[in-house]
Amino acid sequence: MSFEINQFTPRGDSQGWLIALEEGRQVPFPIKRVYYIFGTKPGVKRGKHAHRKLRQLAICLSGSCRFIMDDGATRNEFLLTSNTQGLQIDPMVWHEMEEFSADCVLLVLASDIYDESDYIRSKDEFDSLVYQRQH
Ligand code: T46
Repeated sequence: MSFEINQFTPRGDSQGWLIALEEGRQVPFPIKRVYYIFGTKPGVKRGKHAHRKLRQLAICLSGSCRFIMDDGATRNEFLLTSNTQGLQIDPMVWHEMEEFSADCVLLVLASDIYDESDYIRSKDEFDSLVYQRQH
């Protein structure tokens, strides 16, 4: 699997800028939930889990943060610094977020409502599920 960054086209006019995100266009799944992360304390690492089925798109509206993505075969890091791009977080991708700037506002669009049973919060369990899928 490769990790995908979606580029958004800002609409500019005399007032400033606007980016529209539409289901089926910039967002490749039905949007059932929106949440945003802000005020993350210095040095904090968030995430540290994978989702079983949930699809998400993360957009850094202001400031910056780093995503570390691992699907069991490939590990990549993405520094999100622009509100014109969205990082897709697909199912079965272990992800961690760190280096949040003080002004970071991270918007996340999700394909389903909050469900704790969709989370895989143990790295050992994640590794063993990936192994089972590959063998
Ligand atoms: C993810 C990354 C990118 C809710 O009550 N409803 C919600 O919709 C969410 C997302 C969280 N919560 C509660 C659960 C925890 O008590 O808010 C608290 C913080 O959640 P969590 O520690 O899971 O936050 P992060 O930043 O580690 O992870 C979040 C999302 O939970 C996760 O799905 O992929 O952002």
